[in-house]
Amino acid sequence: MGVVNVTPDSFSDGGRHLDAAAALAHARRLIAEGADLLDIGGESTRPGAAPVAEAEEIARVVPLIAALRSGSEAPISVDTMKPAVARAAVAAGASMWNDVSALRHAPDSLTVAAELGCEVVLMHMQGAPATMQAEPHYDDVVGEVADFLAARAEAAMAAGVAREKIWLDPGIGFGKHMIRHNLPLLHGLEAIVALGFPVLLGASRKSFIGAVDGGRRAADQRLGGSIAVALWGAQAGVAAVRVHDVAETVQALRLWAAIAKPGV
Ligand code: HH2
Repeated sequence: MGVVNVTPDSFSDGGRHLDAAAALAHARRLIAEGADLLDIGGESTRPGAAPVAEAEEIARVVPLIAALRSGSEAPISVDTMKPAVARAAVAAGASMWNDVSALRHAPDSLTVAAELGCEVVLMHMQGAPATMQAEPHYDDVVGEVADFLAARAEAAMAAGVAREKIWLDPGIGFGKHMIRHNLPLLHGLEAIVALGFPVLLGASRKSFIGAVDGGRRAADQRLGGSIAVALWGAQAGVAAVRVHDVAETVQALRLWAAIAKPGV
């Protein structure tokens, strides 16, 4: 899954693709580099990011989705917590709603997801984006994230979302201490995969990579670590990795797959 942020303030690529033509060119490049699907976002979820009004978020993502839809078959996901944005995105041709709030942000999130009939990514987050990194706490991070995701999948199905439309995501970096929570969660990733839904893993360029690497690397210098986590995820059985650097990650995954399944 290639990331296309149409935002001025995303943590690693904010402002680069805010212009419609630049966003479209970037998205097409990610498809050419081997992305199987694209995740289009119009609101940053980084800690302290400014909230974006619904109309503004729609104005950022919908024209891009419509333009992409007319020129390619690649499935499109919309990264939003707002049901109205998901609705507009699906009308424009998106087939997946990636919701970092796991359909908890709005009272009608669950019912709108069921009504849209699209695929849905339910991501774990402790707290809300603005304050989530203040003091995250877990007694058992793997168990608590797995229990939360299982409960959200149940809630989605109870609201009418089909089981085969549901994806789960452990939410690396969302209300998690860089080292004490993200690393054990990745270590125990197979417990999330064992829940029986396709798992999406998003670790690309995140701060914990810099922290493990001695805290020296800026977001755009975390490619090696991002690939390491993507391969770890593949080994654990995740169905997709959400990344900024598509060409390099695709090459790494192809090599991993060729070694993991020789002769296939
Ligand atoms: N991470 C980010 C945003 N959306 N969605 C899912 N399902 N999983 C993730 O790990 C995830 C996500 C953060 O990355 P990015 O989009 O690059 O930054 P920002 O939120 O600042 O736009």
